[in-house]
Amino acid sequence: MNFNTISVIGLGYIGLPTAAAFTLSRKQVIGVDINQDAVDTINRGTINLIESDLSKVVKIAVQQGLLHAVCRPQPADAFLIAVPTPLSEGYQPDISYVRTAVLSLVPVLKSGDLVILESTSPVGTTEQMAGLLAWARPDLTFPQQVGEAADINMAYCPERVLPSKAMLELIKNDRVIGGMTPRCSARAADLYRIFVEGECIITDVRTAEMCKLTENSFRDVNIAFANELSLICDQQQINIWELIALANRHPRVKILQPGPGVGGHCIAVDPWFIVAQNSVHARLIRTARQVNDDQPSWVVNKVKAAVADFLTYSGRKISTVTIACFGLAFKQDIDDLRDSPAVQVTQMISTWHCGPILVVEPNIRILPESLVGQVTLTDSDQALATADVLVMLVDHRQFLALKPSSIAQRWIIDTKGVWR
Ligand code: SAJ
Repeated sequence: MNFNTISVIGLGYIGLPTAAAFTLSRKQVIGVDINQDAVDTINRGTINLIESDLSKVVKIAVQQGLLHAVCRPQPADAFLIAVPTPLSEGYQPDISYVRTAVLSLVPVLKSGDLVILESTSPVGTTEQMAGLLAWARPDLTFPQQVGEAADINMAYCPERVLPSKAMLELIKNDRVIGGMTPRCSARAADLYRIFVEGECIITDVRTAEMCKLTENSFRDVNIAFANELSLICDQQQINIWELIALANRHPRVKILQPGPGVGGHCIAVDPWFIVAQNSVHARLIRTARQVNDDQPSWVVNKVKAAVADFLTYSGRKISTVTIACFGLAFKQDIDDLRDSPAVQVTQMISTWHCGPILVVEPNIRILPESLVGQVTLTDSDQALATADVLVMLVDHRQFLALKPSSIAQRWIIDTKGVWR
C-alpha cells in the first residue's frame, strides 16, 4: 500500500527535518505539534531552529502545499512519533509525551495504517504503546494480537542525526528498522526508503530500541574515558591533547576529546534509560554518566585555582578580577544552550566570583535567563582586551580562528584544547 499522506507527530529537532525530508519526494505531510506557536511558525514557511538546509526545504514545502502543520492529528497512512522522552526524578525515563502522542492517534487511526516510534525510548515502549492502542481501539487488530494479519503495523525506528546536520544525516545515514512483525518492518522500510539513501537494516523492535540507547551510551562512556584522562593528565602535568593525539596514532586506539562535561538532550540522558532497566549490570554506563556529570565542578575548581594564583601574582582585589568565559552552547557551532555544561560552569562561576564575568557566545544575541544580571555578553576582542582569566568552554570555529598573538593572558583554563 502506498503512503500518500504521512504524518509526523512532534515538530522539533528531529520531527521537522523528517517531515521536510518526505516533502523532497513530493509526499503530502501533515506535521502535528501541541505548540500552537511552532505550528504557526511552520505554516508561515519559517523555522525556529538553526539547521542548515532545513529552512529552505520547509519554505518551499509550505509554499507548494506539501507540508501543513496542525495541533491535532488528522487521518494519514503513516504516523511517525518524534516527541521528547526526558528524564524524570531519580534518572527515570519519562515516556508521558510518547503516551500522549499515541493516544492522540486513537480518533484517526484506521485499518492499514503504520505507526512508527522514533523517540529514544526504554526497551519495551513500542510494545507497551501497541497495547495502549489495542485497548483504546478494540475494533482494530494489532501485531501483538494477530501477528502479520494485524490491521495496524507498528515499528521502532530510532533517529541518529547530529544536531546542526539533521537534513544531511537523515538522508545519508543508515537506518535501523525494528518492526513488531516482519511485515511491520517491511512496511516501515518502504516508508523510510522514500528519502533515506543509506541502508535500511531490519531487526526486531526491542533490538532497535536498545540499539539507539547503545549508540549514545557508547559515546558517553568513551567521552568519560577522555574526561577522566584529562583529570589524570592534569595531576601528572601531562598535556592531554598531545597525549591523545599520540595514543590515537595506534591503529586500534581512537580516544575522543575531553571537555567541560557532556551536554545536550541525548548523550547525557539516554544511558540512564539503560541504567534504569538494568541497575545491577549497568555499572560502567552508570559510572561514565557520573564521571561526565562531575566534569563541570572540576573545571570550576580549576578556575578558582587560576584566580587565586592571579591574585597572589598581581596583588589585586578579587572584585577587580575579570573572568571571560568563551562559549555557552552544549557543543561547537550551534546555538543550543539546553543542558549545556558551559552554561553550568558559567553559572557556578557567577555564584562565587564577585568581579566582572564576561561571556562570548557568537551564536546567540540574548543571554539565557539564568545568566541575566550575572554576566555580560560581549565579543572576543573585548573579552581578550579586558579579562584577566580566560575560560575556554566550547570549540566554536570563531574561537579556533583567534590568532595566538591576540591572547596575552597567562591564566587560561582551556577545556577544549583550542589554545593548546
Ligand atoms: N563531546 C565531548 N567530547 C567528544 C565528543 C562530544 O565532550 O569527543 C560532548 C559535546 O561537546 C556535547 C556532548 O558530548 O556536549 C554531546 O555531543 P555529541 O556530538 O557527541 O552528540 P549529540 O548529542 O549532538 O548527538 C548524539 C549523536 N549520537 C552519537 O554520536 C552516538 C547523534 O548521532 C544522535 O542522533 C543524537 O545524539 C541523538 O539525538 O540521540
